[in-house]
Amino acid sequence: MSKAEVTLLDCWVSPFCMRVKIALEEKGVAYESQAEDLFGGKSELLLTSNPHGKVPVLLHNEKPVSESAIIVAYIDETWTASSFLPPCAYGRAQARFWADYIDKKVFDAGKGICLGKGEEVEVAKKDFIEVIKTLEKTLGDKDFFGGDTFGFVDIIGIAMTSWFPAYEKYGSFKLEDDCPKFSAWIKRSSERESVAKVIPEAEKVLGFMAMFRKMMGVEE
Ligand code: GS8
Repeated sequence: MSKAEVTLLDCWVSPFCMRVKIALEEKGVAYESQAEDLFGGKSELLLTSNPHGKVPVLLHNEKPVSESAIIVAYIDETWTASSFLPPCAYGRAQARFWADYIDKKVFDAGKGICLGKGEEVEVAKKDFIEVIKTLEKTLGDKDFFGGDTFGFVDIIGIAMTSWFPAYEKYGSFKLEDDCPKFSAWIKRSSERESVAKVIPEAEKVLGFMAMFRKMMGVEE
């Protein structure tokens, strides 16, 4: 087992892992990334740390924390120089609601676009654009979901956008046409040092998705 104070059981292409890395970067926490081979064979450490057997797992002084949104909240509560969440209970409840909305909606719709067949892709694409329109409405004219500063919902959301180039490619659409304000938020957030450091190049994600589609039998 790694003896670093903070270790992340990681996978470079997982948006859930990216969230955790962005949160750690935002707090200036040094960590060691331990890559997991999700297709070849997971480590014993992953299997014993998370009953779901999924990355990310954060090991803090060897104690595991699982589920990306829970990990981001844990990081926020552990390294407290600044906070990802607003001070009032209502603001925190709202942030948690929208983070949960992103979790329940964005990934599944995106998966339908990349892995669906025929009409399924059109249905998933329509669903995806509706979900993003809903998020755009709650963003409104603010710079970030919580207002002027990059916070909890931004961290949860921006990591998911790392797969958007693949959704646009396989769904044959440009998100900016339907959701200009949300697209501007992606651009604004992507310029942050923490995000720029963590989010992989679009080409690399597209390469992964092409491989994954073959693996899942979507294309030859
Ligand atoms: C999702 C993690 C997840 O799906 C979270 O942490 O927020 N709700 C969880 N991890 C995937 C990689 S990204 O698609 C994973 O570890 N899959 C391996 C498996 O399911 O066996």
